[in-house]
Amino acid sequence: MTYSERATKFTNKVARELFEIVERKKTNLALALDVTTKQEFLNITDSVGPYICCLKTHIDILVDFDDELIEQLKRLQAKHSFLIFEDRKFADIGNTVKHQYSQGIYKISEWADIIDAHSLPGDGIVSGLKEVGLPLGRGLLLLAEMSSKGSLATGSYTDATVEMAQRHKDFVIGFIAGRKLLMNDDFVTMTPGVGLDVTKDGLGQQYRTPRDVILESGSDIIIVGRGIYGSGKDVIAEARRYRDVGWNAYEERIGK
Ligand code: S5P
Repeated sequence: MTYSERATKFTNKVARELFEIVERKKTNLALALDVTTKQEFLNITDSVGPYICCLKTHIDILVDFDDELIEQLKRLQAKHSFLIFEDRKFADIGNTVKHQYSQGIYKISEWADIIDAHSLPGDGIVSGLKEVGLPLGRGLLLLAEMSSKGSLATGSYTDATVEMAQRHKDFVIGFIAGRKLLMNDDFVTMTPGVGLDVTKDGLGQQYRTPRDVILESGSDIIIVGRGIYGSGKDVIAEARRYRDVGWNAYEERIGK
């Protein structure tokens, strides 16, 4: 199915919006922007904005975070049209994650369209996040697999995560995983650990190509970080390159 066909099937508003953006901008690229200053963060977002469907953030690594940053980020979101995914990887009991999601310095629920969580604590984590996120029209991704070497999120853990998602279809929009996990098209699959030039970093990250991820493994969205903004890179040229390779792999998959 095409992204636009998929978009019409989602009941969750965020999942629908994501695939509408993908189709409109012809990009299945999400940028993982792990930089530590506001200036770099905003400059790169503005440069790469036209080529991405989603901006994945780790808001707590910014050394100079303030509320103004969120306003600036929202302006760039309106300018370029992308969803914001705060990669918070919640991992606690429902009551705790509810506060982590909505309170504290970052007030993630106020600006992040998408968040993610580990399934490790059981269904309560989804219920807690849902209490906050569902009324705001947000969506949750569950970490069913991880890209890092030696990840324990495999086999029965992955299967149980898929089952958990199916019990919370109103709020869980999909998975962080290396491949499409279900034959049906009810969930979004986003895959990190994507790179064209290197196969690993020095800390356990493992990279696969966009073609492998989208064409061979049936994922929907490639998440690329240092492959785009890594040292000495021309971020615009790299973003275009990943967008093109990711989109070509999709067109090949649907037989275009
Ligand atoms: O399994 C995972 C899940 C995630 S969300 N492996 C990952 O690498 N990530 C995130 O994707 C990670 O936190 C980082 O922000 C991004 C990968 O960045 P890169 O620079 O290695 O492309």
